[in-house]
Formats: sequence, C-alpha cells, structure tokens
Amino acid sequence: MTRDPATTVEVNFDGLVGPTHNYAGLSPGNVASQSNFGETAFPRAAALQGLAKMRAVMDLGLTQGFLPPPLRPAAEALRPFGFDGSDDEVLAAAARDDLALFRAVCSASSMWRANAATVLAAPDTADGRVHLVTANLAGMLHRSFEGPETHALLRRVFRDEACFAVHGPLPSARHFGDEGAANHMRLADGHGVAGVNVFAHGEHRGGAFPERQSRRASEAVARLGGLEAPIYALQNAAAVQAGAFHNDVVAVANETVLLTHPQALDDAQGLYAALQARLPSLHVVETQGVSLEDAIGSYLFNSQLVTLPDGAMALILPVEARENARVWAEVERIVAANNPISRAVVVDVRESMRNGGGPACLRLRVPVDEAARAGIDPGFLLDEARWERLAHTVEAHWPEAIAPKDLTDPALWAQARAAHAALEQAIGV
Ligand code: SUG
Repeated sequence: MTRDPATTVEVNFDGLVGPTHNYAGLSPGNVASQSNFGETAFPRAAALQGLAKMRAVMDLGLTQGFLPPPLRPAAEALRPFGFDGSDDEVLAAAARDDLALFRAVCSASSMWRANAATVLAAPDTADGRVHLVTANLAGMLHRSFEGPETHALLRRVFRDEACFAVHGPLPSARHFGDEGAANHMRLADGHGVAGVNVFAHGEHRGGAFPERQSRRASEAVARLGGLEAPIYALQNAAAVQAGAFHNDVVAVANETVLLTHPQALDDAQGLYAALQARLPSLHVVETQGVSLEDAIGSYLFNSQLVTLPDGAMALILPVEARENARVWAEVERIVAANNPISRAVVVDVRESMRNGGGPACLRLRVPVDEAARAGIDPGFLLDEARWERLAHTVEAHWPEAIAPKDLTDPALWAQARAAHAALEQAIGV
C-alpha cells in the first residue's frame, strides 16, 4: 500500500440529520437529551443547520463528505422482538405495547457520525489501509440499532478494499461498549504521517451516569487495526458525572494540538508526558477558568479543530460557546495565544445541540491520500451541485416539526419513507 503524505487531507463526513429528528430523552448522562425531553423538534431546520455547517467547512477550502441517515422508524428492528405483520402493523403494535422500544427505533441519532466508527489512519495501521471499525453503541438501546446499518453504509462509501478496511461492530455487550471516534484522538505531525492514537475510556465507578466506552473495546479496535503502542486514558469520573458522556465533550485533538479541559482525564499530566515523549512538537492547550459546567453547557470542546489549506488551524464552534461570556473570552485568548489555533468559526447547530450533539459529534474524520480519496464513492463527497441537491431534498421532504405525540402517527412514518426514497434518488443522480 503506497501512502502519500503530500496529498493526505482529512475529509469530514457529516451525518445528514434524518427526517424523524425528535426529543425523546433517550440518553441518560447526556444533559441536553434529558432536559429537552418532550420538546417539539424541527427536523427540516435541523438538517438545514447541518448542511449549512458542511457548507461553512467547504467554504474554508476543505473536503466535505456526508453520510445519509438510515430509515426511521425502523420497523425491521422491531421484528426480532416478536412484532409482525406489515411495517405499519409492526410499528403500531410496538407503539402500543412497548413505547420505549418504539421511541428507540424512531430516533435520528445516526446524525452523530463521530459515533459511527473509530477511524485509524493509514500511516498507523499494520497493513497501511485506513481502518474503520463500526461502533456497536451498546450503551444506549436506541443507538445500538445503528451498528449493522452503519457498517453496510461504510462499506458502500469506502468501497475500495485496497485502501479501506471496514470492520463490523464488536459483539454488542456492555463489556465491550464502543462509541467510536468520539473517544479517540490522534496526534501527529500531520494527517499523512505516523501518529499516536489515544483512546479515552470509562469504567464502572458507581456514578449515576453510565460510562459508555469500555477499555476492552478500545483495545479490540486497536488490535483490529494493528496499531503500535496506543495510549489508553481513563476519563475523569467528575467530568463523566457532569455530563461528558463522550470524551469529545471535554477535549479535541488535531495533528500537533490537544485542546482540553484540565479535568477531562483521570491522569491528564501522565497523558501529556507520554504524548510529549513521542511527539516533541505537541501543543497541549488547556483552558483556564472554564468550569466543567460551562464546558458542557457551551460545548466549547465539541468543536471541530481543522487544519486549513494554508496550514493554520481553525476551531469550528457552536454558537452556544459565543453566548457564554466566560467561554468566549477563553476562546479569544486561545486564538490569540502562541499555538496553531488561529481562527474561530461559529456555526448554528442548535437542533442537534438540544440532543447533546455539537459540531464535532456530527462528523466522522477520515484522513485520505489521493489514492484513498479515489476509492471513496464520489456520491458521498460534496460539491456545490450535490450540496444543493441535498438541501432541496430536505426542503421538499423533511417534516417541519415533530412533537412527541406525532411519532405514533402513521402519516409521519409515510413521510419518513418518502423522504428516505427521495434522498436515495438524490444520491444516485
Ligand atoms: O448518544 N444523543 C446522542 C448525542 C451523541 C453526541 N456525540 C458525541 N458526543 N460524539 C447520544 O447521547 C439523544 C436522543 C434523544 O434523547 O432523543 C442522543 O442520542
């Protein structure tokens, strides 16, 4: 496998928000999901916000991809539980007999593609291919349905097996709970050269909120890619219990930069020292004076940290970070300070944020050289025309609003199927 550092770029694949986006309070430990339970959601606006973010990244000169949502409600996912008949009969029976299960198969949670898979960069893997290990998302019922469909999608998108190895999800059990890239950080001198892989994980410490990522899952992911000397870092219990259900809520890394809350990890100093020893160019940027509460409320760390074509780095932040004066003062300090982060770009993804998903949650990062990029199905890479087509499809087919009671309405199920079919057609053009 030849790899070409000179042509390697990171492509962000954003999850397109699906037509059933709603607030069902499905994720204990995710403060926004819990506090917005029962609110009315706006799927069309949510998808357009996501598309506008993709557009903002394209306008920075970066390559942008997208991943379409699976069909929801997922009648198929209900059949193994003993529901049968037509799809509508299956959905109606589940809504009547097990409302919690029914709500789980209605969720548009696949939009948070940072949880689709862990991506291991070609220069780090044993066979020189990019490895994508589909996440099992075993920690949350509604998310556990995503794995098999995501696996099939990733195989479709990253279709050249000479460049990509797409693995299925680990067996779905709490012991091997795997939440994908949201708990993985790669530090390196560049996207195209060998780097250090850091896996943040939880463990059972008896807190009120679940710790979703198991260390053994991360070890299996590293094994599947044949990584050399990955680093495992235990999340800080206080951060998890404050609402950092994924590490990407309190830290973000890109190339030589680790931007982190000082309380993100249990032994932060140990991690910094281990990284420094292997990557002398490392910049650890710790925030000062931002409480865990402010960090989680504003999603400051759930920013995308990207390398611009001129080599500088930009932080793509949610608008909520600008609305918190303490957080924004810290962003301004970081951008002015002596580190590679030189630009702050603010995006509005409020509908996703209200379910605990910021800019970084919405995207899966895939570093590719020219050959690997050619091995991606181009239908999933955005240019002006494809972006327009997606936006028109959303405008024409996504419901404007979904209140909790709407989920059980067969008219919504029909609209979701029509939207899904229209999207497939738009992708196929
Ligand atoms: O898994 N929210 C998602 C948010 C995922 C954010 N991803 C990252 N941090 N990378 C979750 O908790 C809420 C759905 C609801 O409650 O209806 C939800 O699934």
